[in-house]
Amino acid sequence: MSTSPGTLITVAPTGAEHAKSDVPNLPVTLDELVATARDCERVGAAMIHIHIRDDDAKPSLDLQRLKDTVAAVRESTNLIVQLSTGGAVTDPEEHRLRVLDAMPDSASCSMGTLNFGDDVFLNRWDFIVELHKRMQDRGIVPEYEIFDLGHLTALRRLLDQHGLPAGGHVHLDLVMGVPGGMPGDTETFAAALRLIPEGATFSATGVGRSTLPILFAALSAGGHVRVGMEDTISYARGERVKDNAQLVARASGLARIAQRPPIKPDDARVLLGVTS
Ligand code: KMH
Ligand code: ZN
Repeated sequence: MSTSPGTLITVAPTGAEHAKSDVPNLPVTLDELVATARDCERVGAAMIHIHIRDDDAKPSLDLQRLKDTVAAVRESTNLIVQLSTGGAVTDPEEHRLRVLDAMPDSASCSMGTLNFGDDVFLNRWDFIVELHKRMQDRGIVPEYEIFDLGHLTALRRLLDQHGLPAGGHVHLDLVMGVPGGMPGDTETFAAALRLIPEGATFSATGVGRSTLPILFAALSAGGHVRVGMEDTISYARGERVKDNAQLVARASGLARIAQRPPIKPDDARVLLGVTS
């Protein structure tokens, strides 16, 4: 594992799980997403992890919408644009692979199957390999999503068998606290650190009430952080998140206190090997 003097803050503003009717301030339209991206860049985000919605605010992997989204976020911000290939638990593999045709700078690559609340988030080995290879061919930099400790051993196997990703650098995200995945506590975080491949950088995000413990743990361990309404809609006990920028601003402040200030998108490009 490799640690860094500054902190890469990724914002995951929307996700596929929250309904707009339950969370009215969730950014779901392109205009809302672009405004969110701008606000979050202003307060310290360097990368955005994007899930899009359709006209009914339902999760979508429509290719033209994805292309339009990549173009619009690039036009309005300097953020690294990462598209989710995880989508929603109901998305078929061919739709998830097709996300790469939108040619983002980066894309997520989930490293294994898990129970996901009441559902199953299916990530077969052959599918993971196909995502990895297509990203290699297209020069799209992956962020490997790690929901459980075994996903780190799968990542080592992937790199051993199929080589380094586009950009030549390995970056992963520990997504902790999903019901069915690894718990978002410091003991599990420490166990995960031991399994991170040599030279890789990592970010971490704690879902729900594990948000703050994992934010502090990642900053203290020299890691990077992901925050956003995909992962939590609660700012404090009994207090809903106002908007994504509020979460990014809090992470930026804590990163400064930790003397690991947020890095700019261009420095994040160098860190991750993003050349697009
Ligand atoms: N929505 C989850 C089922 C990713 O973006 O790559 C999967 C997910 C992971 O959010
Ligand atoms: Zn996601």
